[in-house]
Amino acid sequence: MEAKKRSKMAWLWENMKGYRVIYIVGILGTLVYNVMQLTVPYFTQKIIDLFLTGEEATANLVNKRALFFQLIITMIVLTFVRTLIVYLVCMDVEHVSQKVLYRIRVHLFDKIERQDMQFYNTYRTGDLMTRVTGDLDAVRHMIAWVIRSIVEAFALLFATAAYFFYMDWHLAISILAIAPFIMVIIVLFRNKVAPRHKALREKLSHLNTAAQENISGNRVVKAFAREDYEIKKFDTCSVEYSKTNKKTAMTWLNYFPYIEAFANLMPVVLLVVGGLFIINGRITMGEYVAFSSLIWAVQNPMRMLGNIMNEFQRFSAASDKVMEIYYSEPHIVDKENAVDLPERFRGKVEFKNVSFRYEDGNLPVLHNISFVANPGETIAIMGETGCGKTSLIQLIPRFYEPTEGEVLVDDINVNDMKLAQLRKNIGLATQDVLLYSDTIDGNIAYGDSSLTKEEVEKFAKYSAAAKFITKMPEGYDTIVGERGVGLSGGQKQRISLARALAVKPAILILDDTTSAVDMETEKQIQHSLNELDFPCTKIIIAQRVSTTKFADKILIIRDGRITESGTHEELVAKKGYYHSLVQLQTGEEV
Ligand code: DUT
Ligand code: MG
Repeated sequence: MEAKKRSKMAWLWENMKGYRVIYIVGILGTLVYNVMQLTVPYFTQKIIDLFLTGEEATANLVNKRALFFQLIITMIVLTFVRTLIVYLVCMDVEHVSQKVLYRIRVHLFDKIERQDMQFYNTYRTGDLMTRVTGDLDAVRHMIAWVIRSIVEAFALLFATAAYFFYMDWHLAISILAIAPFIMVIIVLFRNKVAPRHKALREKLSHLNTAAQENISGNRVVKAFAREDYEIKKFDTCSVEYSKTNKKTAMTWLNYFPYIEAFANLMPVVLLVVGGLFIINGRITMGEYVAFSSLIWAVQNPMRMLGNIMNEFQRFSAASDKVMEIYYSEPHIVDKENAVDLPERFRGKVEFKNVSFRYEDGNLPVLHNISFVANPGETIAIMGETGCGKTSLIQLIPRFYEPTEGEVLVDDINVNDMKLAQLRKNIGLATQDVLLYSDTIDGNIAYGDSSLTKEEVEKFAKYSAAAKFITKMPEGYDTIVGERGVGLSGGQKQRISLARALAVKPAILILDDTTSAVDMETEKQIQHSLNELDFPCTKIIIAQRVSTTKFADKILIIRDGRITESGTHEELVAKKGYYHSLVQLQTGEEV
């Protein structure tokens, strides 16, 4: 599905829903306190002209004493009020930025969580982490600082310009004529710095990916004694990032001197032109001081614009990345007219001429697969490594969709079912076991948190895990580390089996789940799988004949095709691949 395209600002605005009014109040506050900056020079000018330099200055000091104090007190009060407004505005925009950040982050995580397998094949974890952390912070910074600073810069600039014109438009034009030159330099700077921020963003993502992959794959690094190599590799990423960062920061230095030079020209113009005007009597001394004390209010916004532009480009690069995920849509979703099947499934699974290829792979993985698993039956799938077994079973919970043909569950195409209902009926123990850093109890009850302790123990018994769990110091409350660290391969497999059984699925899929357990334990597991207290169709991928022997049907897959299918006896009689497997594994002539 094509992502809805929106401009960045429209996207931000959309996410400010509920906070728009208070944000606008904050922005108006920014306008107010910047215009208020002009009050100090205004009062200073009044005081100078009335009480210090004017012809009637001395007389005024006596006659208009009240006015003098009034002006001074107003000036002080206004300064306090202004400070208060600045404080409130900062609180206000910070509040909004945090709320918006929270909203986008939740939405983003929701999006990532609901993506399909294809998405996870495409995006690297480190890159996704960068998007939900650093990139999002750039977005927050846009709301909390960049927008406010833009308003601040322009409010100050325009208010001062207006005041300058009000005092003397000739002098105003002379000073402000320099501004367009500065603007041109800022545009040139923007053009240069924008691609650098994009590159910087990419380097940061590389850095995070390198760190993440190394930390989670640390055992492999150690096993191959590749620490030095990995450290060097990470160092290269680090240096790259640091270099790009420096280059981006230095960009400003190439433009800054020109801006500074033009900005510093303003007081010179004021001195020359303003001086002449005082001599001519065109402006008063008070007005000159007002111009002079406000010249920073024209210079500073110009200087600020460079920094603002920098931050804006950082936001721009980051928001591209955030919006890509924000508007991404999984390809595998419920159809609009998906069938509603709230009851427990019977558990029939049928493949009808199914062919399949991965989107990013160029070769077809499965060719014309057809078979039926009736409710309650056990189907065993065997075949050499890489022949397509895992790919085949992933089509049942619709992790991927077949390129051709149909996968049916209870005689309904899985594409027409509601994903949640379909998947709730499937218990899957994947080949690559992933446990959460949680208690063993929590891991087993992952699919159904309402499970009682007794039930958890029952499923642990089914999967022949109860014995080793009770031997652990804290039994079912033992916390297993990230990815199941602290458990053996076979122990992990058994917990993963218990987890799959615990949802009492109508269809149980086991992908090489007993490959790491000993023959004796495997026998126990097999026994309990036949004794389950709920009806269940079992699809079992296995390498051992001892596992597959009692299946109602055995499918032999070779290069993505079913080459043999039938019961143990039928296949042995065929004297094909299965027959040779039996001979190889039992060492007997059959
Ligand atoms: N393949 C991909 N992309 C993937 C996963 C697999 O292109 O994301 C390819 C690799 C392989 C083929 O699909 O050539 C079949 O892989 P599968 O994982 O289905 O093989 P298997 O039968 O489960 O192998 P094993 O016994 O090693 O688990
Ligand atoms: Mg596999």
